[in-house]
Amino acid sequence: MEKTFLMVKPDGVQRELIGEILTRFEKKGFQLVGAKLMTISNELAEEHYGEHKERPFFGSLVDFITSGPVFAMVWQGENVISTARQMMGSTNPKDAAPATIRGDYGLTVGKNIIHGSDSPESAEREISLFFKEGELVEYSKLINNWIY
Ligand code: DAT
Ligand code: MG
Repeated sequence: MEKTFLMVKPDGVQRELIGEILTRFEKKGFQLVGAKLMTISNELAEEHYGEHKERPFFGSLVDFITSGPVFAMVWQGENVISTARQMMGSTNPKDAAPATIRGDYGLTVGKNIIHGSDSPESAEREISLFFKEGELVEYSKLINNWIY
């Protein structure tokens, strides 16, 4: 089953949106297979956002993502990578549709609440950056018979 890496950023944690965000993905039918509250080191932040190293906002992005605890998660389900991106909304909350997470809760691109992997390759890379194999939990849920 497809897996993706999602993370409530420091602004989302401070704004008490962890529960709200968990609920959205649970109600959609996705299954949580890993989660932890953690503080990201500078080294991990630079690795995670490596594709943006040359962008002018890279320094402030690393400062922001290391500024407080994040809630890192792995979710599983059919098409979870692209569906989670749709549920997050556009990168800049000013362009994000209502009923998306960024559309409902964000105002500025620098504080856009949530991260989500954008492809199968980045999902695999980001899951292994943030989670050891033993930290992911395989389990079956009877309710899946009513989702699939
Ligand atoms: P996404 O998080 O939607 O995958 P991204 O990978 O292009 O977006 O950028 C990573 C993060 O960097 C994004 O969530 C917020 C920040 N960011 C992107 N573009 C920015 C910009 N023009 N100015 C400031 N921060 C930006
Ligand atoms: Mg991205």
